[in-house]
Amino acid sequence: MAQYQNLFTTVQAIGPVHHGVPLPPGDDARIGDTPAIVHLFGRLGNAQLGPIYLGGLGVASLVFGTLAFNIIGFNMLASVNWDPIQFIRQLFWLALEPPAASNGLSLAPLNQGGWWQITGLFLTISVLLWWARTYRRARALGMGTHVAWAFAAAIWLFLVLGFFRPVLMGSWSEAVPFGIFPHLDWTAAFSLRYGNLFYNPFHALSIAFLYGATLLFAMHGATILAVSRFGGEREIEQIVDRGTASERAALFWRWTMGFNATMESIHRWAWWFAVLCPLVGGIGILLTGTVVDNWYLWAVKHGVAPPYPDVFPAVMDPALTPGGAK
Ligand code: 07D
Ligand code: 07D
Repeated sequence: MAQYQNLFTTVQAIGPVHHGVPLPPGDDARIGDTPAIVHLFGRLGNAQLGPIYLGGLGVASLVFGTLAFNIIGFNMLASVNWDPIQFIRQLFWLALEPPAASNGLSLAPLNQGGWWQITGLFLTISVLLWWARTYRRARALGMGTHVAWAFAAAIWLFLVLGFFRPVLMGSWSEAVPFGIFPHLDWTAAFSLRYGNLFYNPFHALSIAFLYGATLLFAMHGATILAVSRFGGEREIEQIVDRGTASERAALFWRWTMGFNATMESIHRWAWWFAVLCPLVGGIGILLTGTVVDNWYLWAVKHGVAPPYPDVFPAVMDPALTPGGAK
């Protein structure tokens, strides 16, 4: 029998379009009063487009996000002498850099990091407003706020990288530049500067949660698809009965591994793995340069990494050598 094993939904079950539940008093109206049915959207997800809730938080977030995005873009354009061709050619390499180390935490002139500071402020406002939007919309629907708290975990890492750690280090120059490859260069340089991030146990934990979240997602997605012929995606109504897709899915894992998640617990595992990835990652970054200067030497000290044999000169933190980066 032909099975569907691709990204696309081949059968689109479409009922009457629906606005969803009424909104609480004081909320804005939703936009797109007559929802549209778009076949191509239905291939990937739900075919119904709209209505969308914009609201004050949504509008404000988009305004600040657009401002940040445009300030980055115009600074990049200025850096190639306003030449649109070079802008496109070099786009992935262009950057809006934070102020120099000598500037410390003070306000910098616009062309020496000031634009970066304004952008950072606007982007942070935008991200925080969007967080409030996810919280408020969930509440308006009578839902839990799990999405908002998962998003907050990512925002924690974002703020550690661009705000908390630079403040603790006493300089905005510690923060990440805006730019596609420049932010990768920053990541590589950060690892090297602090003695190889692989020896940072929080980086290792973060990786384990990253890989773990991917594995869980693959297992869960695969399991549900594998029992969709028995209606497995209609999870809740499946749980209580024998012989259902749900029971088969559970049996599959009990047969192969002796243990199985439940329809509820699999989502808790997924949530925690995903949330812990940036959460522990942020701890690891916050410790770097503030508490630990060189993760390799830290690892040697704590017996995690072997020291070099005595035949070599003693290893010291290169950052502490004369002429080393301060
Ligand atoms: C698929 C959801 C959709 C989101 C997308 C990203 C922008 C930026 C703006 C040029 C999974 C939208 C991108 C809005 C464009 C300007 C001004 C999420 C999905 C499609 N990174 N990073 C990328 C960000 C950090 C690292 C890609 C943001 C840290 C490495 C994209 C942040 C470090 C690699 C991107 C951030 C780091 C990337 C794809 C903020 C350590 C890659 C992202 C705000 C964590 C990969 C060229 C993706 C790549 C990549 C965005 C922070 C490392 C441009 C917004 C400082 C090693 N990062 N990143 O799909 O291809 O995420 O880079 O903190 O290899 Mg990064
Ligand atoms: C960035 C959270 C912020 C994002 C937000 C989203 C918008 C726009 C727009 C949708 C991702 C804002 C969104 C503004 C939206 C649209 C259109 C989450 C972010 C709020 N590492 N490494 C990690 C691996 C090395 C380094 C984490 C692997 C080297 C640094 C992850 C390897 C060096 C940092 C991870 C590897 C190095 C990290 C990120 C392998 C470089 C971090 C987790 C196999 C030479 C970050 C503790 C995450 C961290 C981080 C993986 C290698 C450097 C697990 C697999 C040794 C500096 N690395 N890494 O969720 O937390 O990011 O470290 O080699 O800062 Mg690493």
